[in-house]
Amino acid sequence: MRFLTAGESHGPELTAIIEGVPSQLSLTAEDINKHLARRQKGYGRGRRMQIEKDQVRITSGVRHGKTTGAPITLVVENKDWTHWTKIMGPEPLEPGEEEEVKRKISRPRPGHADLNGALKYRHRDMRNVLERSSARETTVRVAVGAVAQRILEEFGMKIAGHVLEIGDVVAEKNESLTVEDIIALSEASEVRCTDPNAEEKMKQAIDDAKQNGDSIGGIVEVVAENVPVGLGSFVQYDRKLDAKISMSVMSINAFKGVEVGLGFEAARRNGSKVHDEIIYSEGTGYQRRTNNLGGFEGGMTTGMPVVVKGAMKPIPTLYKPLQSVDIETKEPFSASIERSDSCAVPAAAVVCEAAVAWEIADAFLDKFGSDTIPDIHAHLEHYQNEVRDF
Ligand code: EPS
Repeated sequence: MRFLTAGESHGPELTAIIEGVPSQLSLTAEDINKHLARRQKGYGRGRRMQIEKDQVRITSGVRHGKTTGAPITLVVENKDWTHWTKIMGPEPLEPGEEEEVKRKISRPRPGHADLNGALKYRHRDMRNVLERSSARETTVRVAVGAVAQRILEEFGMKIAGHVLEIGDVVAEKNESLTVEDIIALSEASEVRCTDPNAEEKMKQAIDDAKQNGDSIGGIVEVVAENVPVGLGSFVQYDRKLDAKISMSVMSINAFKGVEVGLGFEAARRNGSKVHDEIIYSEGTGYQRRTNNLGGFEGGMTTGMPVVVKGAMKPIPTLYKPLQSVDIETKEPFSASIERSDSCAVPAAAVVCEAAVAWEIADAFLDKFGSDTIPDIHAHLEHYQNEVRDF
């Protein structure tokens, strides 16, 4: 499969076109809307989320609740657009209208795409950069991920994203939680965290940051269960699924790090404390005693849960701005203040889940074919029988 997204934060709408989704997959707007609503929640969001109520329109590739195999187009309107029609409109400006176009940005925010983007595309108004680099784009990433999640569900896979850390507050890790448990606990939490004690401290940390005109980042984790063994491949660098997942996660706005399984901790341990011993039992087939490697060996899934973490830096828009330079005067100035969230880590857990879901679904279709759902079921069943007794 492949997809592209388009759209600006305060433009009329966000769009995605997905190609390669098999035919006969059941898919409704509600399947997507429920994930869009999850992304909009979370303690620490700003006022924009009160303006938007993200809802998808499916304008191609789905008929009577089933995919046809044709490209799927997803559209999410920006309700805020009505306030921005002149500022963001595509029509050339009439003489004298320049004045009406306020909110020109000439003071780049450190940590945002503003300055590099302005230099690269030679925009004197950095709004041309900000609008597309905004994390508003993650709305359609989640819509695309929701389609991937329908594929995972169809073939019995389960996936959940949740928050492990916000600032210096670390949730207690409970290794025995299943994906179902993670979903139940994190959905009930305002910070999408399974540990209620940490939740209160996280909310306090967010309040403190907000009070200080600051922002705060964190770490999210995605766990996927029932992923068949052998997705991805060791034979070529760009077919390693853990590498593809890492790329996808790193491409999420503000993400600065990715770990698979133990991640960096694996480097600090001896081999005997890292590698997962192999066991076999009749009926179940091969398994690992532990899952330190997060469901991957040799760029391929092992059949154990896929476990991926992503680190999100604090949002760069600060109400107490950092030092910057005005590109018109070259004078030092405080960076521009744009309306922003103080913490978007709970939302980022949903975005990360969408990114990982997409890569797993894509690798799954690579392995099991991609034309029709019934054919893929037959192929999967044959393969599962083969590897169980192998
Ligand atoms: C964002 C700034 C804020 C956030 C936005 C990301 O938008 P605005 O400037 O309109 O208040 O709300 O996030 C979303 C709109 C969203 O849907 O997550 C930024 O600059 O990245």
